[in-house]
Amino acid sequence: MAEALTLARRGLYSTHPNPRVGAVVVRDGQIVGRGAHLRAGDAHAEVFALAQAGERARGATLYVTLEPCCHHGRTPPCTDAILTAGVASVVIAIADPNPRVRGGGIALLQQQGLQVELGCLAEEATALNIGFVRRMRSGRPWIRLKQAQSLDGCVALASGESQWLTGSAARADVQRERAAASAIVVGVGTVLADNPRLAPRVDFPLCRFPHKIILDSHLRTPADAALFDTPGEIWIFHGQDADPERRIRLIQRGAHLQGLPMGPKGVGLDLAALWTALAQRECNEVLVEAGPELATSLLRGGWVDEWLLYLAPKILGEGAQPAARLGPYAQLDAVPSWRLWRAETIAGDVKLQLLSAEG
Ligand code: AOF
Ligand code: ZN
Repeated sequence: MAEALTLARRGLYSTHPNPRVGAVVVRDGQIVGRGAHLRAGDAHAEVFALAQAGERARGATLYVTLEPCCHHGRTPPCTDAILTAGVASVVIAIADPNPRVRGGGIALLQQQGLQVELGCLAEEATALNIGFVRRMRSGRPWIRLKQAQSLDGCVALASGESQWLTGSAARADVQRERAAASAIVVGVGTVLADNPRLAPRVDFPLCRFPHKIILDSHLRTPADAALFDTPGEIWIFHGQDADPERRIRLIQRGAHLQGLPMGPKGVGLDLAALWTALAQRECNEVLVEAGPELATSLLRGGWVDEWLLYLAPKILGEGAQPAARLGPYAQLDAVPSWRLWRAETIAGDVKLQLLSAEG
């Protein structure tokens, strides 16, 4: 299963909106077939692994990181391929949360007399498809808030200067995080301040680029922003009072526009409606590259599933801009806590992945 997970990771940057899935066929203690799902519309992992195994699949064990599908989607059901190949037993990491499958694949294989085991390396398999699982179960994406911070929790000097807080290796890691996401979300403030391209720059070819999402209540996105000239769909979400001429200009630049209701107390856009809209566009993981204002809304609203922090060993000092404005809290036990999920050093910086305590 560990080998199947390694194969599944090959699809990290390409399977959107599908899950990343790997499969291995084992016969007499030897791996005789390997497969990975790499792109929506392409064959599923099991099909590749079984094809490689050929006749050796008869009586063999199939290890697969996601329950085999039993539905006709873009491709035929994997359960058919497994039965035709004559596999004797199937070891599965996690059940497929897709309502069109959800246990149906396992039940079908068992009915046909195959031995089925579920739960091997389930935690790792879930982590690899955390956004797909979230979208299928809850109808909203996995929301990952990314920020680069100083040791005193600040993102910019009083002057607004923030480039570059972290070193080049940490920034290269952000590019990989961008590439793995279904969509990158920014507020219009970031577009106006930094003019980001929002397309991942990685040193390997990408066959798909994440959607570029801008939260822009009053349509202030300039029609000559750099993000119009990079690959990836552009979606601009705006409030109901959007100026029709600006709408037209941005649509002419290739952006898709969608109105959303305003959030509580009329501040910002309604984030609940935003997540629903992104899930409808089949976004699994979204990377929110938030300035202090958007980060504050996200954190106050309890929307952050994962806080991805790049910590630079620097103190930005007096007057610097805090990453978010939270509190005040009367006592320590009223302060929301985060669970440290992963931590690593990247050159001179630290990458932290924190999970919301409720999640
Ligand atoms: C598997 N093996 O490798 C994958 C599965 O549109 P389709 O035909 O590609 O089907 C996509 C759905 O199939 C996806 O939402 C998920 O439920 C399942 N993905 N299943 O047996 C695979 N990628
Ligand atoms: Zn399948």
